[in-house]
Amino acid sequence: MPKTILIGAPIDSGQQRPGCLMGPAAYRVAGLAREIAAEGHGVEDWGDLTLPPLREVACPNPAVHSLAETVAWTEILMDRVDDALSGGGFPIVMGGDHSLALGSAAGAAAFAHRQDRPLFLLWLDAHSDFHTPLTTTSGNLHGTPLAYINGRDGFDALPPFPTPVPAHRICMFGIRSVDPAEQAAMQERDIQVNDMRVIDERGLVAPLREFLDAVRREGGMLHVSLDVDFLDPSIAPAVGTTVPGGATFREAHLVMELLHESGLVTSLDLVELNPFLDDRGMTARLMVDLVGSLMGKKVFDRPTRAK
Ligand code: 5AB
Ligand code: MN
Ligand code: MN
Ligand code: MN
Repeated sequence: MPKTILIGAPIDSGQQRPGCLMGPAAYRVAGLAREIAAEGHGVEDWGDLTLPPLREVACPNPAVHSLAETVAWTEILMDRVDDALSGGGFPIVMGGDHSLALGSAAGAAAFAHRQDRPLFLLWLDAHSDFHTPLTTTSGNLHGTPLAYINGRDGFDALPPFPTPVPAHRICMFGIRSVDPAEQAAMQERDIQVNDMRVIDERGLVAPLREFLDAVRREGGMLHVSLDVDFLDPSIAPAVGTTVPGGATFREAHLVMELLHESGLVTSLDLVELNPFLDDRGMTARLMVDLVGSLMGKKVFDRPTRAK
């Protein structure tokens, strides 16, 4: 496993409830670096990014707010994630709201493009985040990154996404809140949505293994974006957009354990943690524990069997 690079992204401009910018600090307090080191991996903390100077940008949708900030964050994150990968590292972006994935995924895509490898996206979220700045009614750009990644129109203010990720290389889990405009766009593109109904019926393991097999077959890179609201609010209350019926403690750990076994993950976002809403740090701790599972932590180290 390459050295982990922690990148703090104290961003809360993608939505309207203050608090997400405390996310990176909460992950440090909850011991993210220690957890990774305990699994025998090198880890380097690059500290928190600061907002670069803003440019004037325009958007025809009057609902959209904080576009100039979002553009500036996207550009710097794209650069830093690309730098971390180019140096042979495994970047973990500590958010910050989900608008940061506009930049982190673009950085991963820029690197994948130069390596001539396809990029795959695993989206763990209650929401599909498939709005464009033209279709969002809330105006909150944390609801848009997957549309940008997929190459939808409407992102003129942002740098063009380097090699947009086609629908068959995108996999969503945990989905249980989709707006009508997102639904229509996803149906048109035939994106595979593993909503909570699919998890109830099939479980996570089969659909996740199918996706990971495709990543392996195509020699792909895999960017994972973990939104706190993927988890059920009863175990992860520190998020502005709680939706009941989310992933359980074991379902979430199982995803991370399977990802570890696959050895395919090349970059990770931890997004939407709002420490101001947390209950004695339980959500920050759970997110850190999940990263532990991704890095190889297990209760019982059974001999690995052929997959
Ligand atoms: B999150 C909603 N679709 O556009 C919108 O938390 C919610 O990054 C977006 O997944 C949620 O405002 C964005 C209603
Ligand atoms: Mn650079
Ligand atoms: Mn999200
Ligand atoms: Mn969400």
